[in-house]
Amino acid sequence: MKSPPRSIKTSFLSPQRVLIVFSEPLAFGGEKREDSPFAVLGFPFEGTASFRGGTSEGPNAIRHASKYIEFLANYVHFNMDYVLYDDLGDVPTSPGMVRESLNNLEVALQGIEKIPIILGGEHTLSYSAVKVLEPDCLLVFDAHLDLRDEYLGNAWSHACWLRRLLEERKVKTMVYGARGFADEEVEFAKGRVALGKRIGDVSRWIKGCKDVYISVDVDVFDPSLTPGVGNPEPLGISFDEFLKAVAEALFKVPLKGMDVVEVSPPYDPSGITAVLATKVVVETTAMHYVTWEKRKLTS
Ligand SMILES: [Mn+2]
Repeated sequence: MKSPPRSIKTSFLSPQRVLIVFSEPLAFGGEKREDSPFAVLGFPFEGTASFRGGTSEGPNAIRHASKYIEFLANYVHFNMDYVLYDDLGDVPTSPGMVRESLNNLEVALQGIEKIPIILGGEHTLSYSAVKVLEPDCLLVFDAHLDLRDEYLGNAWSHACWLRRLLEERKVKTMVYGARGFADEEVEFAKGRVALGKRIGDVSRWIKGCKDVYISVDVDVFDPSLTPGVGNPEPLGISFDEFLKAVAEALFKVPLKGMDVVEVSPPYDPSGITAVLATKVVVETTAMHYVTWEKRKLTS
């Protein structure tokens, strides 16, 4: 249970002497913290879902969950309540207009100097994020490879974004936790994408990287942890394994940006997928903050 009420800020007395209290607009962490080094952007784009929809409701479901859960990051034992996030709101998106929506995200990211944390929405957004932020290395957590040339006739499907990206630019890439893919994807991955399967793989792969962008499709986790996804895939990773793999990256190189995608609230009746997505952000940003930002402040 979250104790300090972070959301009540504005109040006034009505002519009838009734205290009117406004809560702030829904923000990640319950409050917009302008001096945070992390900027949160929602990208509620949903236009190419291949099985079950609902991801357009993802960003606000995550924000809602984030108001009520503890922000203590267990892996590095640091309370992110001290840092919080500068939630900038949602990027305008329109269903069915993939390129236009992605373009809006690219323009938004070009104007942000903080470390962007993007809440999806479909996985397609990572194409634009990596294109604009130009990280040295890309670490993707996903049950799928998203390397199809086209899916259901759409070359901009969420099953194709990584292929579109790697066709355009060379970025050292690892997909961790993949377990549902087609032959054509494995073929394309050869020599281009490292497949992370167990603890230690990220440690070896991250060598030589200057920074890393981390993209988390919540279907990488076992469906018992994240039932609210579009394409559930059994035999997923645990949250503990996720934390260890991220630590292998962020204890060596700083975070350039991150996203958490594919949360589908209609298939998340208990809300635990949104809670886990919140914790993904809290734990990952805390690892970066404790390792790289605090050091900056003290040096
Ligand atoms: Mn996936």
